[in-house]
Amino acid sequence: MTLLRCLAAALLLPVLVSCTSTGSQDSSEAGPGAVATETAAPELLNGSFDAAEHPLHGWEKGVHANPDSYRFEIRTGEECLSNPCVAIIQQGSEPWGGIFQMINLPGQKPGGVRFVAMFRGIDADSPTHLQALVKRPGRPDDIHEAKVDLLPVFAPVTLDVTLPEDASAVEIGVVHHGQGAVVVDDVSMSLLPGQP
Ligand SMILES: [Ca+2]
Repeated sequence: MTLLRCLAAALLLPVLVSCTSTGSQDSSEAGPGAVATETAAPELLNGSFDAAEHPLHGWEKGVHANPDSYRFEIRTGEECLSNPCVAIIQQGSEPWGGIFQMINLPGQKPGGVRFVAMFRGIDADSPTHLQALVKRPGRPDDIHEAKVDLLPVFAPVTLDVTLPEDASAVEIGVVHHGQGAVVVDDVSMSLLPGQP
C-alpha cells in the first residue's frame, strides 16, 4: 500500500495505525488511467472481473496491517451475477480488507462520476463500504463513501462523487469490514454532467 493510500485510509479510519497490501502485480499505482490521454474519458477497468488477464486485472488488493486477515476468492457460476465474481472474506482480526482501482482523470473533467456495485453478504455482521477517494494535488483526499448492510442476495450500491476542477484521479474501493464475506460483482462507472 502506498503512503498516500495509507494516509487516506488513516483519515477515513483514524483508529488504524498501519497498512499493508497484497496485490495483483499487473495493476500499477496509476491504474488503468495511466494510459489515458488528455482527451480520453476516464474509464473503470474490469468491473465485472472477467478480464482475460486475470479476474482481478486492474484492481489492487489491500488489507489493514496483516494481509492474512482477509482472503480474496474468485467465485463462479450461480454465486455471481456475471461469471466470475470476487469474494472478500475475513479470516483474521483486522478490521478491513478490500479491492481498489485508481482512475486517472483527463484534462477535461466531467462534473462527477457515479459508481454502482453489486454486493451480496455471506454471514456478514458489519457494513461494507463502496468508497471513492478524490485525489487533488497538494490537498488531502476528498473522501466519499456509501456504507451498506449486506443482504444474502445481490443488491446495488450507488455512490455519486462530485469532481472538483483540480481533481487528478479518483480511487474507487470496495472495503469489507468485520466478519463474514462480501461477494462483489458488476462494478460500473458512469459520467455525470458538469454543473451549469
Ligand atoms: Ca462478474
